[in-house]
This record gives sequence, structure tokens and C-alpha cells, in this order.
Amino acid sequence: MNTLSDTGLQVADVQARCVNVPLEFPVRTSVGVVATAPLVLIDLYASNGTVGRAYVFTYTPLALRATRRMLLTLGGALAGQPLAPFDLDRTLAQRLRLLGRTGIAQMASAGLDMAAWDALAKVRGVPLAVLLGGTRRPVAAYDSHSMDGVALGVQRAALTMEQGFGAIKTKIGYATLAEDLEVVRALRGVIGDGAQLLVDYNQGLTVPEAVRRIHALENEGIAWVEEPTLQEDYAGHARIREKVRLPVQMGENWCGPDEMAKALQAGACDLAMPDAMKIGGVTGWLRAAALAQAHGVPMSSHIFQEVSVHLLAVTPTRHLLERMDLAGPVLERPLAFENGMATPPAEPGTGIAWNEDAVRRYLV
Ligand code: SMN
Ligand code: MG
Repeated sequence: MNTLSDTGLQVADVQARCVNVPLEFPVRTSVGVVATAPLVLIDLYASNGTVGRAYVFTYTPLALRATRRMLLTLGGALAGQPLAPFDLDRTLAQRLRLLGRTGIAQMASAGLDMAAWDALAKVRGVPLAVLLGGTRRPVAAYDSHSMDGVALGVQRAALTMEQGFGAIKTKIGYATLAEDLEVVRALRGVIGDGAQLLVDYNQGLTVPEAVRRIHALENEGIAWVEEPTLQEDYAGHARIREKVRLPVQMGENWCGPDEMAKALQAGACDLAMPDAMKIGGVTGWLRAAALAQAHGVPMSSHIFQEVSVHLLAVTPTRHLLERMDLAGPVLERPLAFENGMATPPAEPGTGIAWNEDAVRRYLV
């Protein structure tokens, strides 16, 4: 019995595989296109054989191999340590202090963290949300679309409404403000006044252009304007926020809770949407949720829907779950949505399990 860990279990091994998964719709943004979902699939083996599973999303296939190498190297550094995610997080923070826990190092750390929490929940025989002290309560979701233009945008919006969603997000930042308005008005025509319409500029505007464009959107019933300018420009986001009458949303690019703290202290946003990977996995998310509560900021998720549905169940200011199904094709049971809601699966852990045939098909 390992006196250090109540479970008596340690991290025994970490394995990782690269896949490049097709997307039903490419993620077109004002600053680039994500045509496929490059994922590194993680299997973290506990000393009793329990396997914790998670994935990280590398945005570009170019980062797949380096991310896998970092995962295996950091996973090796955790071998023999108690299966205690907070302790594992401390070990990784210490080992990466001089390098800096950013970029691929942060992504790999977060992937190991999510897998360790999945393993621990399985050892305890409960869903992650329950292990964290919550219940499997449903959370409202929005369907996340892209810079689809009018024709495809309207087609996707109609399908989303048929599926019962009460909110959709579209990416804008077209060449002209007129095009932004044309798409927003076309989508509003499909979803009606009862549904929420969110927009995402993906950092594509300068501060003055963001103020100009958001002023023009103020009478279109937009529920949030996401990342109007460069994500690292907290002062710029704060200047935009002071000048416009729509809620400013950001957070998917915060690397750890400390960046979230800086953004909130700078008054950069009205709403927050950390990314379960970049914020530091389950452990990072829990700390981010406390920051959002302290600042009274509604907190939504960014992709990683399978883990985020559990995390939002224990997030005091929880807002909306983003539905963008990046990993579904390689999962045994993709997360289910019903009437625009999702509920943490009842099985122990997060519910992530690989469809091995699909993994073989998309293996890189
Ligand atoms: C987004 C960008 C790139 C990949 C996935 C998602 C986007 C979002 O910013 O908010 O969904
Ligand atoms: Mg976004």
C-alpha cells in the first residue's frame, strides 16, 4: 500500500496515438481554417490496470508528433507517482517551471491531467462530475458553426433548430462589415427571435475596427461577441468593452488560470470561456471556475465537450456548453445532445472510449 495515496494506486504507463479526424464542416475562421481535427489520444494506465482516457487537440497536424512526444516524455516523468491529479499537477508545474508551462508543454500537461482524473473517477466508480462533488445535471449548449457564408450558414442554422438547440454561434469577420451584417441577419431570419445568436471574430479585428463593427451589430440581438481582437491584448479588449453595448466573450486561448486572472483584472471581458486543454485540464478548470465566481463572470466551455459537460456541472457561474464535435468519429459513444442540452454520461469517468476501428482508420 502506497502511504502517499489513498487509492494505493500509481501512474504505471502512458501511451499516446496521433489521429487526424475528418470534420463534418471545416472550422473556417477570420484568421485561418481548421480542415481536420488533429488529436493525440491518451491512455494513462494506473497500477491496477484502470485506463484513464483523454485527448488533446493540436489545431494543426504539424503539431501532432511534437505533442505526442511531449505527452510520452511528461507521462514517463509521472510513472510511479500516486494517482492523485493535484499532486501530479504540482510535479509537472515544478518540472516545467524553467521551461514555462505554455504551448505544447501546457497541452500535454492538461491531457495527462484529464486522463488522470478520468482514471481516478473510474477507480471510484463514479462519473467525473460526481467525483468532483456535483451531480449529472444537464447543461444548455449552443451549436458552434463557422464562417459559412449565407447559403451554408442558413442551411446549418435550420438543421440546428430542428435538433432543438436554443443557441448557435457563427464566426464572422468577413472582408466587409456589410457581409457580417448580411450573414447575421440571414441567420436571425432562420432561428427567429427566441434563439440566441453568438458571434466569434477569432481575434481578427484591430481595436478601432472592432468598435466600429460591434456598434453596427448592437441592434441585431447578439448575445456575445467573442475575441474581437488579439487574444493576448487584454487592454485592447477592455477598451472595446468600454465603448460597445454588447457582451465581450473570451478565454479559449488563456494558458492557465493565471492568464485568466490577468484578463479579468484588466476588465477584458464580460463573459469567460476557458478551453479545458489550454486552461490546464480538470485541475486548471477548477481554479478557473473559482476565478469566474469571484469576478461574477458567467463561464462557458470551448470545444472538449466530453470533459466540459462534467466540468460545467461543478462550475458555480456555468453558462453554455459549446457543441463542436471534434472527436466524435473516434469515440465509441459521442456525447449526446437533446433539445439543446447535454448531460454528463452515467458511466464512471468522463465517458471517453475509443472506437478502435476508427482510430486505426485515422491513425497518423
Ligand atoms: C474555434 C477555433 C478553432 C478551432 C475550434 C474552435 C473557435 C470556437 O474559436 O470558439 O469554437
Ligand atoms: Mg472562439
